[in-house]
Amino acid sequence: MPEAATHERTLVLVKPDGVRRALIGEVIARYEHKGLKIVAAKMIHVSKETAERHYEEHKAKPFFPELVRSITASPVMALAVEGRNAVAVVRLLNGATKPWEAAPGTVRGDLALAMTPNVVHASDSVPTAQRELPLYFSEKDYVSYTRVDEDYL
Ligand code: FUP
Repeated sequence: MPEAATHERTLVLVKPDGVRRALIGEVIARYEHKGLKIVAAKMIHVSKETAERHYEEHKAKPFFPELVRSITASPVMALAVEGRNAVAVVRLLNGATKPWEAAPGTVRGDLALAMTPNVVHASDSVPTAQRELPLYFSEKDYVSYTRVDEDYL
């Protein structure tokens, strides 16, 4: 059966709680070890305006103000991650949104317990990634290189 794989680029944020708990390396290592490639990385303090655009789909939800407050509370590490089926693979590695339902072995399953401080954000589809990446990166931020193990990935 042919492999249904597409080369994708997705956005990951190690959220303020993840940064303040010193989990950046732990999170990035999981993507690297899986075979995904980090093609941009930036420590930034997300502005209220960017946070509101980022979470615009949740604007009407009761938890929206808390979501904006938490993502702007202290710096995040923004990552652009590339590879085969990168959008779905990153979401799988991150685990379920509710950390108490997240499978062991996932970022949230292993490292989080509460809902809003759930360590990471990742785009949920290719169109979402295309909308979210420019909130954090411009075209000149992306680098191109070959992993030494690329033949196996
Ligand atoms: P995800 O794509 O896994 O980040 O999940 P969602 O887009 O559904 O939710 C976005 C963020 O809102 C998550 F980080 C968790 C947070 N959230 C709450 O804080 N309370 C809720 O009731 C639902 C979501």
